[in-house]
Amino acid sequence: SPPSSNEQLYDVSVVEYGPQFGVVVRRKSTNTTVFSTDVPGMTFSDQFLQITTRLPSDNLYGFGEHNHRQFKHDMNWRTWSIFTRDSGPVGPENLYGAHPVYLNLEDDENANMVLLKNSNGMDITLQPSPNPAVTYRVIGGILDFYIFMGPSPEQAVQQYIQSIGLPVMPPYWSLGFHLSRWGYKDLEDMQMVINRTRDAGIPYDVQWADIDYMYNFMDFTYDKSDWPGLPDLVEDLHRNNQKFVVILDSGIASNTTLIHGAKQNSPGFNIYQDGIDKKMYVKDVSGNELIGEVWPGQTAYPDFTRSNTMNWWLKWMRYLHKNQSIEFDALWIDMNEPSNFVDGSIHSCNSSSKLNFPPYGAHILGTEIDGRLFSKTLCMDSHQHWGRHYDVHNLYAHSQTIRIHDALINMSAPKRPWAITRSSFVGTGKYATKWMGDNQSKWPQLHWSIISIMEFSMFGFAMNGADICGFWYEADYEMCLRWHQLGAFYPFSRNHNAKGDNPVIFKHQDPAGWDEHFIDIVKPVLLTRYRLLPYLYTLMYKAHEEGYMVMKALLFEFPKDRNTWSVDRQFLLGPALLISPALEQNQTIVDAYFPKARWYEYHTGKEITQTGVVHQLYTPLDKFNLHLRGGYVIPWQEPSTTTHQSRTNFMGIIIALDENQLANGELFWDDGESLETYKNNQSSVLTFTMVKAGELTFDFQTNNYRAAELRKIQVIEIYGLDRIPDKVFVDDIRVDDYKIRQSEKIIQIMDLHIYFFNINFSPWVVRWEID
Ligand SMILES: *[C@@H]1O[C@H](CO)[C@@H](O)[C@H](O)[C@H]1NC(C)=O
Ligand SMILES: *[C@@H]1O[C@H](CO)[C@@H](O)[C@H](O)[C@H]1NC(C)=O
Ligand SMILES: *[C@@H]1O[C@H](CO)[C@@H](O)[C@H](O)[C@H]1NC(C)=O
Ligand SMILES: *[C@@H]1O[C@H](CO)[C@@H](O)[C@H](O)[C@H]1NC(C)=O
Ligand SMILES: *[C@@H]1O[C@H](CO)[C@@H](O)[C@H](O)[C@H]1NC(C)=O
Ligand SMILES: *[C@@H]1O[C@H](CO)[C@@H](O)[C@H](O)[C@H]1NC(C)=O
Ligand SMILES: CC(=O)N[C@H]1CO[C@H](CO)[C@@H](O)[C@@H]1O
Repeated sequence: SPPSSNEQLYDVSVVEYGPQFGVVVRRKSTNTTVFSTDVPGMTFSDQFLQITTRLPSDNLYGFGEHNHRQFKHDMNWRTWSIFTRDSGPVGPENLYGAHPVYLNLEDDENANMVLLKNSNGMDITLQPSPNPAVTYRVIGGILDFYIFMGPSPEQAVQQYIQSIGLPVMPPYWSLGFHLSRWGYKDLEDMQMVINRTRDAGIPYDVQWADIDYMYNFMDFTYDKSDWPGLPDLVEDLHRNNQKFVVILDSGIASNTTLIHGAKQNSPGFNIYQDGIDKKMYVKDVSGNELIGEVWPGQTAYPDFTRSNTMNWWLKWMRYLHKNQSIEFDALWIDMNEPSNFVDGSIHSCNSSSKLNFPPYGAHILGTEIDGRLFSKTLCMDSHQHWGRHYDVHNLYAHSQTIRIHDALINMSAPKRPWAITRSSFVGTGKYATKWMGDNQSKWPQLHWSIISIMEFSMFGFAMNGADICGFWYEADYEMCLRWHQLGAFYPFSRNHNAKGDNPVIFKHQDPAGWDEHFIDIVKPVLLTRYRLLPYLYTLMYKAHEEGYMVMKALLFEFPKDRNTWSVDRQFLLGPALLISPALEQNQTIVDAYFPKARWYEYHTGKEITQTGVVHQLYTPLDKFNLHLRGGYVIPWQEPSTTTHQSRTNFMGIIIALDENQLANGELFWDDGESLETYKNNQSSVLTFTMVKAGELTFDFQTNNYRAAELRKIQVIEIYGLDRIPDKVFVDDIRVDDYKIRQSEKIIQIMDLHIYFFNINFSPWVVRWEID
């Protein structure tokens, strides 16, 4: 855990030079200057603020949201803009979210994280060694810096996350596999995909509906001609212990002809007028509802900075859920940059306003062309409760996720809310999950997805993921296969596809839609995900309670090893799982770096003999690389095709021994769906501890979860023993020899009955002896 505030790690001094001054922050232990504005050129005016800060080293990570092509920044005078935007390109432009924060690794492996807490648009320019620096050019607000001193990289991130808001705890089912697409022709088409995925026995928990299901793309409606049986489909999913997620866009349709039609289709539908009556919308300069265009044509934009939008949105969520009988389990919140198909509004924007045409437009897409900051979004001089859109633009999705999170709690309590957003700001991870937006079905995106997800982990999103097989364009067989082998280890694992360019509909890319060979390869990797969900869920709890990252770069676990500092084609899930995916077409060899530790191949228990070097892993199409780190106990559960079913199966643990023959771990467990089970004393944390070789103790940190049926640990697998132990004891009772066997390099102790979540639980001790 991070140091307490009285162990101050830094000192601050102010230096004056001429009419200017600089703030210098030094790390006391090493006397490293971690932050210094002791550089000329500071400008502080209304719509242009400029400041340069010197960096102790050029090992820089973060800033978002962009399509970064390397995790460790290229410092060579690169400029990145930050301004939330619905941007579909694959270039360097500003994308959906705004995260003006970086992590810097000092040359001695200490680390600091620096946030510029400012919601205005900005440019970040990176300056290379020998004088590494960051120049901020911000178009409004103030210069409010927060510095997190670590000293380790993981601690710096953890301090950051603890201060912006701990990540929301997802429901257990959301860690299952998801299927989605835009462009299901109709209900039958979606049902066909559901059926074939079930028939193929592919692990699959959640079906999503993109805008296809809506009546003329209007929020809170569904199309009763092409999707008449949607309520039944949802019921069928629920009967099969599966879940259903619907999309909602930000814009509310204002076209009276469409509204009239929607009222015929969906009796009682009246959200637009209800919003006018309640003054819910963003207002233009003259005080009228600002009208832009989204999928249904003309739309008004809810002003979610008003807290009473929560009740209004809740009312219409209930309308869809109850009156229209679409019993969705979670919400997908899209187009919330906010996105607009016309620039500014249907009347464009006031051209004499310096907000719409700022003197310095940063390199924000739109201003580069003709100085318009409102390109593809709202007029900057429009009004919101928190301020002018110019100042709060980057907070649109953030304010929205707060309201929707609260509304979902209100609608579904005692179940926990789950919402997924495209746009985000500093702290949005407290309210919603993030997906990476509209990527492409192209090979380079596999690599880029790892970078984005590792960045968003640093930004406080424990659960995030990119669309498996890519969104735009048609997926290729081999790419889609490799992407499932990668995406099975994203914290959020969803295959999602775009519609295509009319009249060409992209073909389906769900795993069961390819062929038997494809299914045979994808099924085991998804079953592996499902098997490891108790470990992944425990990581989510560690993120939610303490601010640890779930999917992260190797440098966070091995900061002393400089070779890890630029690794971005492999990643870790928590401290113990290393994923080294194939990311290129025709690739059969993956170059994988193994930092110094004991590492075991997941399937065979085979140990990587030499570490601190790159290994060439043979990875034919049907193989994926997953390694376990010695020193950790990893809980697992016998998998089924839904998390609901899996949760009724027995559990096991893997003991991956370190060089001292020791390992430790924990398991967080609860009902998987109630709100704040940890705070409400409805969860258990089981600990696995080894203080000496050959002896593992199961105990509890807390033991408040009362399962309907007793849960047991039935199998213990030990990685890193040379041979089968001669004797094994569970609580001093000898385990019969026939229950102990060796499979490849894994020692398995079978048929155990170690019960837990039992009110009378007392610690169990498992011992093994090798004569
Ligand atoms: C720390 O560094 C500063 C600037 O380089 C230097 O002036 C100071 O003497 C150093 N302090 C110590 C304790 O080394
Ligand atoms: C899906 O499966 C159900 C149950 O087997 C069947 O009744 C239905 O016709 C199938 N639908 C489609 C579109 O394949
Ligand atoms: C309103 O919707 C109708 C029906 O789709 C369309 O014909 C009309 O052009 C729309 N009106 C405006 C102002 O966009
Ligand atoms: C839900 O909202 C209603 C209406 O505002 C309010 O009366 C109720 O207390 C809320 N319930 C919860 C659990 O927040
Ligand atoms: C992969 O192999 C196919 C078929 O041999 C070939 O057409 C393609 O160019 C290769 N791609 C790469 C990236 O080597
Ligand atoms: C949970 O248990 C702790 C310790 O027994 C107690 O202090 C706390 O009030 C309990 N919280 C709730 C919500 O019951
Ligand atoms: C076009 C686009 O927005 N692509 C995104 C797809 O996903 C990658 C990886 O998650 C992002 O970095 C891209 O920006």
